[in-house]
Amino acid sequence: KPKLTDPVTVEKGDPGSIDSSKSDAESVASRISYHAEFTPSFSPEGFHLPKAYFATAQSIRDSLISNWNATYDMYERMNVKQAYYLSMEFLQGRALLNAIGNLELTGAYAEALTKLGHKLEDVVSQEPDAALGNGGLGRLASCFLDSLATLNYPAWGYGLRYKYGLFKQLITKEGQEEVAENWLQMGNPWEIVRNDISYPIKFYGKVVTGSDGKKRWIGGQDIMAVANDVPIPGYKTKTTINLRLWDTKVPPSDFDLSAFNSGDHTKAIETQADAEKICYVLYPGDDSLEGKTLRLKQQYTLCSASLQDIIVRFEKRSGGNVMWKEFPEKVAVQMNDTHPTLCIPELMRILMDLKGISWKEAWDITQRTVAYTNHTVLPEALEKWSLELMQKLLPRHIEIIQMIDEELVNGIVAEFGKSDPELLERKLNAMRILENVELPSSIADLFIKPKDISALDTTQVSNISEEEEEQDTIEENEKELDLEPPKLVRMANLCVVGGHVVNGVAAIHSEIVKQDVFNDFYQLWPEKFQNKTNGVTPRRWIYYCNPDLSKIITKWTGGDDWVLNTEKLSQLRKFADNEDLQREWMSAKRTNKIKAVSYLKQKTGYSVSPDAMFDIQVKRIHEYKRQLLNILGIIHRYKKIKEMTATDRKDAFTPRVCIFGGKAFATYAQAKRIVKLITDVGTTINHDPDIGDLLKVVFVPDYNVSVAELLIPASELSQHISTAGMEASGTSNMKFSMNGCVLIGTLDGANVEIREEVGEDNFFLFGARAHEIAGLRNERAQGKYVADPCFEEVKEYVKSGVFGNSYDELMGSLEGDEGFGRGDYFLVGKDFPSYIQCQEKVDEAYRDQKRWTRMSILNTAGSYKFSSDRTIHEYAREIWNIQPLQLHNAT
Ligand code: T68
Repeated sequence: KPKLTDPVTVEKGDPGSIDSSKSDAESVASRISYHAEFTPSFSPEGFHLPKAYFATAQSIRDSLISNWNATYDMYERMNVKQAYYLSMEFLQGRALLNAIGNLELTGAYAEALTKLGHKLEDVVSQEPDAALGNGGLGRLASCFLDSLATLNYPAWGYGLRYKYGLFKQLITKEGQEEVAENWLQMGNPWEIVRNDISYPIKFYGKVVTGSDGKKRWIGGQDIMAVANDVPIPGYKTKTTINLRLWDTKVPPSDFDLSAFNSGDHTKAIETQADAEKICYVLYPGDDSLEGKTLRLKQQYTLCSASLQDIIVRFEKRSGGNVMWKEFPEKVAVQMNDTHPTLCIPELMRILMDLKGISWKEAWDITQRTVAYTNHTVLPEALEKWSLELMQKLLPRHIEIIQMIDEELVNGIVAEFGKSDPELLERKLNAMRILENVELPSSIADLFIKPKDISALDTTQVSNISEEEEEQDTIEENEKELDLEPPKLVRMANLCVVGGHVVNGVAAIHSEIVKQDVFNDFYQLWPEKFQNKTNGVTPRRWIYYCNPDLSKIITKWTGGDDWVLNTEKLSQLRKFADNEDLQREWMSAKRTNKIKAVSYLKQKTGYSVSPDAMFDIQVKRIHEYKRQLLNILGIIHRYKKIKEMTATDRKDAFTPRVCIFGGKAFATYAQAKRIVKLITDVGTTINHDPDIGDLLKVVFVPDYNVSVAELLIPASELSQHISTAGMEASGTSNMKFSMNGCVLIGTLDGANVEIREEVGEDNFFLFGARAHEIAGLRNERAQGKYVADPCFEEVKEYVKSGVFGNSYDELMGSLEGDEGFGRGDYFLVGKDFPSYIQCQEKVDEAYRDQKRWTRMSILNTAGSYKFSSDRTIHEYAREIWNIQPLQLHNAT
C-alpha cells in the first residue's frame, strides 16, 4: 500500500476545470487534481491514496451539491408535502462508490484515477465507514434514504452527528474489546456544515405562566444545534436529498472569557464541553444517571432541532399566510422506533406555547403529522424513562405528557365504563403512558385493593390468604424503606397514542404487534395498525457489492433495469436449470469467495479453502439471535468428525467454513461470552490436524457495512435462526437471498415471507413456531422438558474444558433455574435436534452442485419483493401521502 510519503504526483489543478458537467475521464482527472491542490486536507507534496480519496470525494461532492441545490429549489418552489425520517441511527457505510455509480460516472472515474496513478477500488477502500448506528434499525434508515432519493420522493433524514460511531471491535484472547471509532479523524468530505442553520435547545429550568395565561419554559441550560448536511444521491436521477445531522455547541455568547483570563481555564471551557459531549458517542453507557441524562438529551436534541427546522421551513413556504391546520398536509414525521418519541410533546409545546394554538388543535395537528415504526417486541427494549429525570430535564414536556395521559385515561373510562372495575384496571394498566403514577381520585376510588378492605371491613380479613398477607407486608416494608416502584414514562405507548399510524416491519411481526404487544390499543383503534415489510437497497446490496453477479443478471434478464425494477429478477426463474447460467453463476460465486479468502487471511490469520461451503452468520450478537445454537451445532459436528475414521468423515460431512461476525453491546456479558466461545472453538478446531479443510471456524472482527459488502456476495449458506417470534424482521436475510445465498432459518421475521417467495424447497426450515414458544417455556418451567441426549453431550463437552474453562455460566443458562440456570429462555436445547437434522439436509443438498446452484438462482429470483423501493412506495402511499417529484435535465 502506498504510504503517505509515496512520491506519486499529479499535474497542477486548473481552477477552470471544476465545471462538473463534463463527464469524460480527462475532465474528471482534472477536477480531482484541482481538489488535490486547492481544497487541501493534506500537505501539498505527493498524491498518496488517502489524499486521492479526499480529492476524488470532493470532486464528486461538487456534482452532489449542485444537484442538492436544484432539488431543494424545486421543493421550495413547488411547496410539496415532505416526509421526514427521524432516527437516532443511520448506518451509512461508505459513500464514494455509491455516489460515483449513481451519477453513472464509474467508467470515467476508474479511467481518471488510473491516469493519476491509482486504482478506483484502492481509492474507495480508503473511506472509513460512517457507523452512526448499531444494527438493522440504523441500516434500514440508510436503505430508505437511498430509495427515497432514487424514487424522487421529497423526503429528508434527520439524525445526530456523533463524533465517535459505534465502537471498533478487537478480538483478542480475552474475547471482544471495544475501542473508540474516530471516524472523523481525517475529516469528512461528505458533510456540509451549515453555520447559518442552528437552533436553540433548552434543558432543565422551570415553567412559568405569564399574565396572558401562556406557559413559558425559562432558565436552565441553553445550547445550540448546528446543521451538517450529507447529500444523498438517487440512482440515475438528479434528485439528491438530504441527511441533516445535528451537532451540539454552546451559544456564541457563552464562552466565559473573564474566567479564562483569571486563570480558571477549566470553568471557562466547561459549558462548552457540556454542550459538545451530547454528540460525542452513539449509545453512551446508561447505567449511571449521568449516562441516562445524556441519552435523553440526545433524543431531545434530535427532536427539537428537527421540528424547529421543519416548522421554519413550513412557515417560510407558507409566505405571509401560515395556516397551522394545514401543517399535516405539508409535513409527515416518521419516528424510527421510540427514540424520537419526544417529537410528540415537542410539537405540542411549539404549537401551543410559541404559536398560540389551542390544545385541541395542536393535538389534532400532532396526531396527523407523526407516525411510529416499532422494531422490537422484546419487553426490555421498549423504552421507559424515569418520570423524575424527565421532570428535571424537560419540565414543560412532562406537563404535556401528563395531560395526554389524563386525556387517555378519560378516553379509556368513557370507552369501557366503570361497571367492570377489573376490566377497566387491566386496560388502564396496559395502556397508560405513565406507569406507577396515581390516577385522578375519581377513578382511583374504583379500585379498592385487598389490603384497603381490611381497613374498611374487618369481617373480610379472614378471607385474605397467608400469601397475600405476606405480600402486603413486603409492600408495606418497601414503602417504609421508600422502595416504591419507580414512576416511568412508557415511550411506546406515547407513540401509539400520539401517532396516526403504528407499523411493524414484517408480516408476522405486525401480527404480534397487534395481537400481543399493543393488543389493547389495537382493539380500540384497529385502523391505526399497519405492516410495512422491510427491504434493502438493491443498489448497494447487489449492484455495487457484487459486480460479477450483476453482470450475469443483466445479461440473462436482458438489461440492467432490474436495478430499479427488481421484479425483473423473477425472470431468472425460467433459467434456473440452464447449464450456461449455472456455470456463470458458480464462477461468480467462486470469484467472490476467493476475495473473501484473502480478507479472512489478512484479518484473522486463518487460511480457508474456497472449495468448502461458506456458511455465514453475521449480525449483532444477541441471545435471541442464537449464535449459541450455531456454535453448539459446530461443536457437535466437530465431535462427530473426530469420532469417525478419515474416510468415513469425508463421506459424511461437506467441508465448511463457518464464518461469524458481529458486535456485542459493551455491557452485555452473556453476548460477550458467546463471542469468546466462538473464537475459542475456532482456535481448537482450526489447529486440529484431524480436521483439515473439513471444518473451519472464523470470527471476523469489527463487522460493519463494508465487511458485509464483501462477505454477503461470497456466502452460500446463511443463518437466521432466532427463537421464533423474537426477530422483528431481519434485513441481512434479504441481502443474502438477493446474492444467491440459501438460508437456514426459523419461521421468524421476514424469513417467513422470504421462504414464501423463494419457495419451500429453497429454504432450510427448522425449529419451533412462534405460537408454540410460550407453551414450551411453560413446559420447561414445570420440568416437563425431555433433554435431547446429543445436546446434553455437547454441553458437557464444552463444560469439560476442551475450549477453555470459562463456560459454566454460559452453559448453565441453558439449564433449569438453579445456579447460573436461566431455563434456556431462548429454547436453544429445544430446537437443537431439528437444527442438526436440517444441517444434515444442507450437507446433502450441497453435494449436488447443480441442485445447489438452482436453489441459489431461485433465491435471487425470489428476492425481488425485498427491495426497499417497494417498502418506500408503501410508506409513501399508505402512511405519508407524498408524491414523487422529479427534476429534469440530469447533470
Ligand atoms: C432491528 N432492531 C430488529 N434495534 O431487531 C430487526 N433497539 O429485526 C429489524 O430487521 C431491524 O430493526 C429493522 O427493522 C434494531 O436494530 C436497535 O438497534 C435498537 C437500538 C436501540 C434500542 C433498541
